Order: sequence, then C-alpha cells, then structure tokens
Amino acid sequence: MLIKTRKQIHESEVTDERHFLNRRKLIQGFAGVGALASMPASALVLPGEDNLPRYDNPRWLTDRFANLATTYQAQDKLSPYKTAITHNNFYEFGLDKSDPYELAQSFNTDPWKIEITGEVENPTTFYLEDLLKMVDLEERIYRFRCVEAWSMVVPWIGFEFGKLIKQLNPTSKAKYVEFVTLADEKQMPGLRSIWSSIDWPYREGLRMDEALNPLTLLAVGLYGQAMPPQNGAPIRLIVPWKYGFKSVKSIVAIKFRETMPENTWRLTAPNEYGFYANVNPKVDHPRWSQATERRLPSSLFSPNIIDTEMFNGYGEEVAHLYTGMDLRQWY
Ligand SMILES: Nc1nc2c(c(=O)[nH]1)N[C@H]1C(S)=C(S)[C@@H](COP(=O)(O)O)O[C@H]1N2
Ligand SMILES: [Mo]
Repeated sequence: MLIKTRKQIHESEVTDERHFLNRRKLIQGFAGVGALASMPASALVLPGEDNLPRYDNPRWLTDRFANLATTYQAQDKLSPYKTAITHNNFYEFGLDKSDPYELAQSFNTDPWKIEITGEVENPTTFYLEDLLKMVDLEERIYRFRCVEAWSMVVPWIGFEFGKLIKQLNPTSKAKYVEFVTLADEKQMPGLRSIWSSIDWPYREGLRMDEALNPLTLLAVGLYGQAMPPQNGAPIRLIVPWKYGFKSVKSIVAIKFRETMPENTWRLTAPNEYGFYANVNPKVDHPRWSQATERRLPSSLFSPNIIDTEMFNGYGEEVAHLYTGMDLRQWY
C-alpha cells in the first residue's frame, strides 16, 4: 500500500528536528481556531539552530503549507535540517557540496515559469503559482539515496506528478517525460566555470509509467518551508527509488516525448550512469560499491554505514515497473 499515515511522532525519533517540529507543533496548536490564515508568516519564523536560514517565502506558496497531511512516511529518522540544506549537489552553483548553500542564496525564483510542451493536448507555459492551483499539496517523508553512496531522509512538500499529468492530457504518443533545469549564466556561477564539462541545461527523464507512479513527486518545499534555492527552488522532481541525480532541480520545462530523452549524467559518463538509475545494491558503480551507503550525518569517527536496499526500499511500489528487464543492462 502506498499511503501510510503518520500516527504519532516519537520524541526520540526527532530530537534533531527542532525547527521542523516546533513549527509543526505551532501549526497544530493553531489548527481549528482559524487564526493561522490571518497570521503574518513572520510569526512562524523560529530562531534557527546555528542561525541557519529559513525559507518562508513566497507567501502565496507558504500560506498553503499549514496543516498539510503527511501522506507517506519512511520509518527512518529524519536527517537534520542543517544537513539537508548545506550538503547539496547542484552543479549549476559549483561542484563542492557546500557551493550551492554558499552561492545560491540570492537565486531569484519568483515569479517562475514552466513550459509544458511536446506530446500534450495544449502546450502551455504556466506561472508556477497558477500551476500549483491545479493540485493539492502534501508532505512526504522519503529516503533519498545519491549515486555517490550517501543518503538522507527528508520531509518534502509537493504533489503527485501523475495527478498533474492527467490534467495536462498527454497524447497517445507520449512515452517519456523530459525535465529541463534553468540555465542562467548570470545567476549560476557553475555555468561559467571553466572546470565544467557539462552540456547545460541539466536534463533528466522518466518513462511515462515511472512518471505516473504514485511515489513520483514534484516538490516545492522541505521541512515545512519553501524549497531552499540550493535544494532546487522553486520546484524539483523527487523520485525516491532512483539515484539522486534523477531528481532534477529548478525545473523550467517539462516535455512529453515519444523517444527516450537524454539525461545529463549519462551524457557526461555513459558507462557510469544510465537512464534508469534505479537504486540497486547488486549493481556496483564502476568505481565503487553500491551495496552500502553513508546515512548522513556521517563522519570519520561515526560513519553511519547502512545496507542499501533494492529500489531504495520502495520495491513494493515500483518493482513491477521493471519485470522482465535486466537491471544490470538497464542501469
Ligand atoms: N539541475 C540539477 N539538478 C540536480 C543536480 C544538479 O547538479 N543540477 N544534482 C542531482 C544530484 S547528483 C543529487 S544527489 C540531488 C541532490 O539534491 P539535494 O541537494 O537536495 O540533496 O540533486 C540532483 N538534481
Ligand atoms: Mo547525486
């Protein structure tokens, strides 16, 4: 079954999550009194641990975050908020894990347009604000496993991509979906770097049945807040059973296609990264094992190594998509 509802949060699971849970308690405290809608957002801004930034804008978005249902919850302990917003891969802002946090804070993402093109009844360019009026937001706590063998557990806010697809009416020729990230040299120092061998913009793709799978999320927030720039503001894909590079950030175009799209990491190193990129402990990366992962936070003295699960533990929901496929060949 897909939908597992949060019963009760145990204090022991969440000691690191002060911001998130303080906020949640606040929100629950106001639920039912009708006071929340009229409160200024700043009243919910809590002082951050280590003065970490918070992301409570834009209001038209975060106003919708009150009383969201948690519709899916990994049993794992959440990663610290600090880890989620400071340990990032977003090559448009640089190659180091700390670059996106350090260099993306002034990234301008409102207003934001998304172009819907290709094999679809009415190709349209939407303002994100209008696109989000078509869907309900929910919170989902997913494991997130990077191909580099580290992982996190993050509470995302977003909506099921499949529910949007159905409203966009793709044609019968639509067999794949391609996603394209913004490529703006003025705002993204990584695009100007002479060290970058990437053919921008960053692109990714899914097969149609993968895109329609109920686990596939378009996320606009995390930890009860708007998506931080370093995590792919204002809207990104989350495909929890695949390696993190499939979860493309800062999406400006979604194209329905008859043919399999290219994806950035496969273009860059085709013998190392494929199109499917399903988390698979039995198929190693040519340069390292994928049998285990470092669950962040991880340090030299406390590496926190755990076994990697097939499909990142989401086999019940997605294994049927790949029956009859040799996942060693289709890596
Ligand atoms: N546009 C874009 N999307 C991207 C990337 C990137 O460099 N550019 N990196 C990917 C990789 S390799 C990972 S592991 C995740 C990281 O997401 P996070 O920084 O929110 O943890 O984003 C993915 N999406
Ligand atoms: Mo990654």
